[in-house]
Amino acid sequence: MGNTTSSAISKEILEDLKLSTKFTETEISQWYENFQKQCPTGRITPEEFEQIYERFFPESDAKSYARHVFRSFDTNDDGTLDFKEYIIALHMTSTGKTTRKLEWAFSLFDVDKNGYINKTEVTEICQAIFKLIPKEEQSKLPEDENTPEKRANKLWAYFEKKDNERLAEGEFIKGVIENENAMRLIHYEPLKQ
Ligand SMILES: [Ca+2]
Ligand SMILES: [Ca+2]
Repeated sequence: MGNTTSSAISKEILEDLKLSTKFTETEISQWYENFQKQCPTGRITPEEFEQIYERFFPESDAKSYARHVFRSFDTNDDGTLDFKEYIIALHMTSTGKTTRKLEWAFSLFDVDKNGYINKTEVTEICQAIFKLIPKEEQSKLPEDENTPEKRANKLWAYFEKKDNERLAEGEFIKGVIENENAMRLIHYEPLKQ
């Protein structure tokens, strides 16, 4: 830690990240420094990732949502997040274009990574999203959105699929873009007061 040779990012990763995100070299280098400080091993474990989410959602149960997000970011499936996966994830979820974000949302909902989303997966993610909503807020939700199952049914209906059918990525993105409510239901948004 703290010595210049080990904390500098490799040229190769830097070039790669500049191409795949719109972040500048300075931004990437600064994040890398922070990442190295917080995570000297260079890898984020699922447990560390859960703790990050728990800090963001102190009033709710963020565990299962964090586990799904982790899975969607761990693109090489090795059970940890390296710096590259972390930055690309950050890019997709914070500054990326809508379609990029929706591609990510698709991977979040595609729990078994088979390239399709079925209704069971939608229900599973809706359950995780519901747990992110603080109890007090849950009680103020509209009647047709106040349980994970109702939310899953409502969301699934926008795609006009039967319960035993499945959704490809393009169909998912199209359905969400065309329906404001679907866009809202695919993630947790605090209620507007
Ligand atoms: Ca990984
Ligand atoms: Ca799937």
